[in-house]
Amino acid sequence: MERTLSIIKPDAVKKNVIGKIIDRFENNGLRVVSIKKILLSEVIAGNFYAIHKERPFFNDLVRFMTSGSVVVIVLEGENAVKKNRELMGDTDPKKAIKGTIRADFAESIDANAVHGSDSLENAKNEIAFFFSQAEIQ
Ligand code: IDP
Ligand code: MG
Repeated sequence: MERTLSIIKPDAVKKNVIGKIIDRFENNGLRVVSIKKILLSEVIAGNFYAIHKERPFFNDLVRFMTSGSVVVIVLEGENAVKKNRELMGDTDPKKAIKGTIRADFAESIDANAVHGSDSLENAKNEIAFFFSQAEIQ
């Protein structure tokens, strides 16, 4: 059993497809351990994406992630990290395989519907970034 962090990004929240995206997780062996809808501040979004600070798209990414509410979710299941990444599809929705979340619900690389941890170690850190111990019992 693994845990991973998913974020439903502002574009998908605005499209009213929170339930449809969670359906994909639940239909593919992942379970919601904890979930909350929040508005990220610039500081929180910047810290979360600190790894991308030097990338040319960093400011746009922070602006986008703070442009509306997001839904932060802890998912659990067998191979949850890899499974979630497969369900998400390619970072660029235009390259994502049909049937993946990004292919079906996103339009562009900067507004691409979901975030997902890319390793077990990052998943642990990202879950701890957003959730207290009591929230993920
Ligand atoms: P990932 O979300 O598939 O793991 P990362 O490379 O970790 O992709 O990038 C984090 C986020 O930064 C992406 O989901 C996307 O929103 C944004 N991003 C990545 N590359 C670009 C780009 O070339 N232009 C604009 N935004 C980008
Ligand atoms: Mg990433």
